[in-house]
Amino acid sequence: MQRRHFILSMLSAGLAGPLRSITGQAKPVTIRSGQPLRALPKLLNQSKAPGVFEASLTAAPARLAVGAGQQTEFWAYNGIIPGPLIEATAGDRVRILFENRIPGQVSTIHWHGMPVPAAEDGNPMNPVASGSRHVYEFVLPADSAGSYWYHPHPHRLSAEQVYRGLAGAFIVNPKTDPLPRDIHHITAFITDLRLSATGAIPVDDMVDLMNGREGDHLLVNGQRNPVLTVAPGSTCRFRLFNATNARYLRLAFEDHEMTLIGTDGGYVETPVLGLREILLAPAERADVIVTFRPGAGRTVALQTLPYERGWMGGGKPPSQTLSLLTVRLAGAPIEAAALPTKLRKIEELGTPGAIKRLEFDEPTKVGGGMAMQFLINGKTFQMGRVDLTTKAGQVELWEVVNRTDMDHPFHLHGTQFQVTERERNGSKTMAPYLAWKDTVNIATAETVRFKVRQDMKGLRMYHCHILEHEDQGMMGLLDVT
Ligand SMILES: [Cu+2]
Repeated sequence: MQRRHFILSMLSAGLAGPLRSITGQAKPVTIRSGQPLRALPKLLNQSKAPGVFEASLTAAPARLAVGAGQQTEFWAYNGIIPGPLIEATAGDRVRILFENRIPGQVSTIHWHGMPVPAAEDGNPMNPVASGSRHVYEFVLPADSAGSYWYHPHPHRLSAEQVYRGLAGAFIVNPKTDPLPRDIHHITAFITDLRLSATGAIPVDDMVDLMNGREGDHLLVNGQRNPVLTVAPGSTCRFRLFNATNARYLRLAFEDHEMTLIGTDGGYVETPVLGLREILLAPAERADVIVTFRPGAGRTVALQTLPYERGWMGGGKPPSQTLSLLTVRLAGAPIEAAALPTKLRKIEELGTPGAIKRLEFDEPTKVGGGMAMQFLINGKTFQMGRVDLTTKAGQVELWEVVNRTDMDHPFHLHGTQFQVTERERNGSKTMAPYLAWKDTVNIATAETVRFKVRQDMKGLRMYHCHILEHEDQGMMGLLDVT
């Protein structure tokens, strides 16, 4: 019965796809690598007024040449993948005219991680019909600088709209930046893409629906393993975005340590030195500094290392180290830049006035097969049903427990939170530093606790950010009153 429930829900969501044949996959198309890394094209501010950012985003089919000798039909914002980079300043008023030209599907734009009013946040309850327009408008608070992103969030269609190309970076800069100007800034928006032998983007199959879709081609700013050329000794700042549907990125620069300066919601208080690797679950971001040791002619790869996130059934992609980006050192050596010791002040959220407990539950096994149900507190998402309520302005402790056999990245809309500790097999680990997060990985058998405060009233989503899980109901509704 539950199996039938799942298949029916899949069909009604238009998600049904063939079972992927593990042995009979066609030879994948090749995507040219080794091209110079391109900067993300910026969304042009059409307003002349100071403190106002005004622009248009249109989601529509776009034929782009990505595979060698082939054209692929994507769904793209303003005709490019990833979508244009939006760059605004804390305090700005933002007005974006959105036009949905996706054939036959509603859409929305969700401003991932941004403190925008509930009605402006592109929730599934506020769909924009195909062929319609909608203006999103909000003011960026004074202390809201950070690395955010935008993507569709329509009911049961988010996974498909994102894997077809709809996602982009939204950087909010501080009014005065503590970082010195001689640091080279790179925005690396990481996605993955699956292409059929003919260069088409296939729909999700059963393996994808269970585990989340992992594309065959890892892309940075839409390019496969592009090359960034910098002078030896350069200090570079990488804003790293995991905009994939389901791929875990365990990021490391060959032979170089990273200094973490920011997380989802902007700068940490003081730089975190000496990191060999950073795990970015789907939807997470990290802002890191790397100083490349002099040595003209050498190359340093930004890699993603193998990570076991748990896998249900067959079709598991090979566990391997992949190169995302190659940094090539060329030219005359330069002096490394000095980092400030203090980046910002983060106010620690105070004593919680309430505790909430959320549990991710195991899919139910029926007979010999598996009936997939992705549950939070025993329920799948239902439009219009409020699952949790909270008072605006009240600090709460949220405890998210993962009882399933795989990791799930937990995302909460409307605010940033502060992770306090992780617990696994009875052993607790305190968060090593204070940071603002909107997405946090909950590993299998793990409990993560964080403090959170919602300041704006309205309905907010919380969900797993493996988008296939979200679409199948691993989501709930929080009413902030
Ligand atoms: Cu999940």
